[in-house]
Amino acid sequence: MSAIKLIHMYASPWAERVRWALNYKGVPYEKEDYQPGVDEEKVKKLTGQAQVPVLIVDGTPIPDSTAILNWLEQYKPQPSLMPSSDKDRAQVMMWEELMDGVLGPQARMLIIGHFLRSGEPQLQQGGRYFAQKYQHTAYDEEHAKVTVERIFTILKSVLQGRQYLVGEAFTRADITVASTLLLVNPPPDDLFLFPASMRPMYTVPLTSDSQFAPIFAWRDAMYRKHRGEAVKP
Ligand SMILES: N[C@@H](CCC(=O)N[C@@H](CS)C(=O)NCC(=O)O)C(=O)O
Repeated sequence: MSAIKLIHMYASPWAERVRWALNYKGVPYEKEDYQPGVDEEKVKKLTGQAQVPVLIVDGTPIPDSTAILNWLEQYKPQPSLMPSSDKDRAQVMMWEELMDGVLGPQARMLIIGHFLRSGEPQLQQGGRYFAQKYQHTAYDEEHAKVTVERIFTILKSVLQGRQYLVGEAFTRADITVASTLLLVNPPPDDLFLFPASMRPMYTVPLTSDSQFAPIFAWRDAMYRKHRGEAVKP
């Protein structure tokens, strides 16, 4: 059995999708917390890029949550998190790209704005670090709100009458979408223990619009049925 360590940030959906998949497949691992602004250089030296999660398998680092999930699918194929048909696999990839490349970064833009305007010096300092790293501007924040609403509209429509996003089984698409939604409205504490001071930072007002309630009901159902444990630091 390999020695596996995950360098992660607790409240990051990219880390959460990896933790969820490892847990689902019953792969034991050790966790190491990444401190933004403190550990960046260390991660850069280790991987040549400056983001987490990073999985270290027998001393070899694997950066990028999708690369980690691909590695995991090979390392422990069962229970499978990828469908068998090419068409369904392509759909899983589409959801992963939409979450990791669009909803995640756009929601992060909104969170950075919340941090910067929080009035809390420590959060503002974090906000400045992320604002510089992820090029936050007032324009980009406004634009992010539009993109987030468009993705909610897609999700609401796709989930109508469906239990899972792709085919009839639980896949990486469900894990990735359910994880990414924590950036706009974290799950309740019994599913994912979230620091109370952070909840307002990670809450987008649009999520209280009742037309989008089914998205979050679906997300909570995925956590209840498939997460396997209450998430805690
Ligand atoms: N493509 C990457 C994205 C990971 C990512 O965006 N990580 C952010 C989470 S907010 C991060 O490392 N933040 C800490 C930092 O930028 O210092 C993946 O899928 O793992």
